[in-house]
Amino acid sequence: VQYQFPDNFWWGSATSATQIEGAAFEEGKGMNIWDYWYETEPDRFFDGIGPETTSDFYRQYKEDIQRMKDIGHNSFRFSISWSRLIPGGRGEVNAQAVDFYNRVINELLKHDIEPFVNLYHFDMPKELQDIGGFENRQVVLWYEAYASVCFELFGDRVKKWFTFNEPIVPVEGGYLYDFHYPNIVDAKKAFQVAYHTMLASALAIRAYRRLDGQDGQIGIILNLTPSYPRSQHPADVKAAHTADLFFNRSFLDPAVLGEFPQDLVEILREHDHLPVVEQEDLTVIKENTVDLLGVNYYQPRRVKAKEHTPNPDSPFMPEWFFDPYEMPGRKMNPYRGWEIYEKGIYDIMINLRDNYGNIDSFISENGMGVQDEERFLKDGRIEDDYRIDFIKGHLTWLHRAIEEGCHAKGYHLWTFMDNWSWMNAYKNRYGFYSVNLHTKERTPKKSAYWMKEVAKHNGF
Ligand code: BGP
Repeated sequence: VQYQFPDNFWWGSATSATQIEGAAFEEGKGMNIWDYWYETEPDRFFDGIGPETTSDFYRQYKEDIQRMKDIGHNSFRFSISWSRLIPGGRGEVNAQAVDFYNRVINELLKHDIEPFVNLYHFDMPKELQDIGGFENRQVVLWYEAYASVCFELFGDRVKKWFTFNEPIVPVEGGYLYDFHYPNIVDAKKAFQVAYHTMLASALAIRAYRRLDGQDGQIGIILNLTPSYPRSQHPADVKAAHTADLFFNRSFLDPAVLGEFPQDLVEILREHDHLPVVEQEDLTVIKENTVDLLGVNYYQPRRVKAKEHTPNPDSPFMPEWFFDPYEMPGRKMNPYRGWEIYEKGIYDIMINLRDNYGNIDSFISENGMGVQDEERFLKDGRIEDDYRIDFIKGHLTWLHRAIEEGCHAKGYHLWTFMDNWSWMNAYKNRYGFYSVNLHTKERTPKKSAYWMKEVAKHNGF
C-alpha cells in the first residue's frame, strides 16, 4: 500500500432522495418542486425522464445496503425527503415515511455502515415553494421544525447530520441562471434566499444542540470550487477573489466562522442588493457554526478580469465582476465536459486548515460523470478504468493534505449507483454500480471491485 489513510477513515458514497428513491407519488409522499416541474414541463428533462421511479431504492434498499457492504463501505450518505416525511412541508408526519427511513437506518447499522443523513437536497415541498420557498421567512421556521422532527425520530441512531447539500445550487438554479424551478432570474431574491438558507441551517444546528441526548456531529455540505486567476496580474487576482466570495465564501464563512465575508457585504451594499436581515439572526448564525464540513469537489473555477465593463442598467449579476477563463491545455473529462484538476482537492483542504480552524471535514462528493457509459461494457461489466484513475488522482492529493495536517476524515464517491440527476436524468452515469433503466437491475462496475480493495487496505 503506497497511500495509507488514517484509521477509521470513512469510505463510502453519497446519494439523495429524489435521485434514487422513486415512489415519488406513493406511500403518502407529498409533491416537491421536482415532481411538479416534471409534470408541467417534461420537455426540459433529458430524454423526458422524470423523478417518479429513478433507481428504485425505496424498494431495493435492503439489497443495496448489502451491495454497499460487499464493496467495503463503512459509511453512506442519503437524504431524507422533506415532502415524504411531512407531505405538506409542515404539519402532519407520514407514518409510512418514518417506517421507511427507520428501516434504512437500521439496515445500515446492522451492516456496520454509518448513516450520514442530509436533511435537504434541492427538494423543496411544492406547497412551501408556492408561498415563496426560502424567500419567505416562515418557510425557514418550517424547515427548522422539519429538522427537529428528524432529530427526534432518528437521532438516537444517526450521529452524522447535515443541514443542506450544496445550498448555493438552488440559489443559482432557481434564482439566477434558470436551471431549477422556480426559474426566477433576480439577484436580489437570490441573495435573500441564500441568506435565509444559511439562517435555516444555523437554526437547525441550534435545535439539534438543544435537544437532550443528541451527541452526534452536525454539519453542512458545500460544493467548493477553488477560484484560480488567469495570471498574477492584480485585476485577474481580484476577479478570482470576487468569484470566491460569491461562490464559496458566501456559505463557507458563515457556516464555519459564523460571519459573512465583509468584502461580499460591501459589494452587495454598494449595489443595493443586501438581503433583509434581522439583527438577532446574525447572532444565531454566529453562535451555531458547524462541527463537520462536507466538501463536494468536482472542478475548479478559472476566471480573468472583465474584458468589457458591464452595462450598469443591466440586471445585477455576480458575472459583473469576472469573466470565465478557459485555460489552454486544461485536462477535461471527455465524457462529461468538466475540467479535471485533482490538486484542487488539496488546495481546498489547505485553505480549510489555514483559514477555517482546520475544521473536521471529508470529501462528501467527488466523481466522474460519463455519457453513454454502456460503450465501456465488456463481458457484462463496465470497465471504468477512467473512474479508477480519477479517484486515485484525487485521493493522492487528499492523502498529501492529510500528511500536511489537514483534518480530512473520509472520502465518499458520487455516487453509489447510477442515479437520476435533476434535469440531466440518466445522461451522466456516476455509480460504482450501473443500473439498467428498464429492469432496475444493478451490476458492479470495475471501480466497485477496486473500491472494495481500497476500503479493505484503508489505502491503495
Ligand atoms: C452535485 C449534486 C448531486 C449530483 C452531482 C452530479 O452538484 O449534489 O446531486 O447531481 O452534482 O451532477 P450531474 O448529475 O449534473 O452531472
